[in-house]
Amino acid sequence: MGEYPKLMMLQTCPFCWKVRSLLENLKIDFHEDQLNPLRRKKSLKFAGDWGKVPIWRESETDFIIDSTPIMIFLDEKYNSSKLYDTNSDRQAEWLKWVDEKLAKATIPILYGSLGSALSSTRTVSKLEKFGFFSRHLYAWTGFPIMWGIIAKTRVKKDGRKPKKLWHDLLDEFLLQFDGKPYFGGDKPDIVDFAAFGIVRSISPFRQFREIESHDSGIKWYNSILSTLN
Ligand SMILES: N[C@@H](CCC(=O)N[C@@H](CS)C(=O)NCC(=O)O)C(=O)O
Repeated sequence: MGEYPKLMMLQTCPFCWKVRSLLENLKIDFHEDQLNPLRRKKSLKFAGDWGKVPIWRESETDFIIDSTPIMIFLDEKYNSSKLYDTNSDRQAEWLKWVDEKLAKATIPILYGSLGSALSSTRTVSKLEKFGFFSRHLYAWTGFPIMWGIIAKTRVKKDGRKPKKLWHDLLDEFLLQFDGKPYFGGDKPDIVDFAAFGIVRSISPFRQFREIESHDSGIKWYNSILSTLN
């Protein structure tokens, strides 16, 4: 595909959803380049050793790696930096929180029990661009079980059920709003879009209902959703 700009992405990658949500809010025209997960490394060779999605490509040779720097770049280029303030320690701290706490909580909720691991793996196999055979192989081989075991260990270590973990994280986040509708105050800022993107990455999965039961969290989520294309 020779069309730019484009986002190299995976459909179920939470970090890609951060960027996609901002792109949709800013109504930026772009192409989605959805990779085959099994050919990811090969498709991303142009970017050296990074090997991860998302990557934002402005042209054949110009690209930006890493979801937060991509969001900052987009805000600067297309939005006069209205969402991100380089001098704000609060934004920097909570952007980190989104990646370190919220994004990490996606594994336990999607794969934290064998039942949820099986259902999530099947959803991933439907949403991602696998080839025909690898799609079935992915859905039915050891992956669900492997994930079920790894994530289960993590859940045990944390001590909280995934639903409780998510509700606690949303409580912690909303507390930062200081009574306002968004982290950014009366309007969403870059932190709102980053956190929103991570939550949205769960929306195609059946476990999303466990997050939807957090009333104030989902109110915030839906009000950002309504600002998108
Ligand atoms: N810090 C990166 C993390 C991106 C990331 O971990 N992406 C995953 C998919 S959700 C990936 O490509 N993983 C491949 C790897 O780590 O080798 C960001 O925010 O963009």
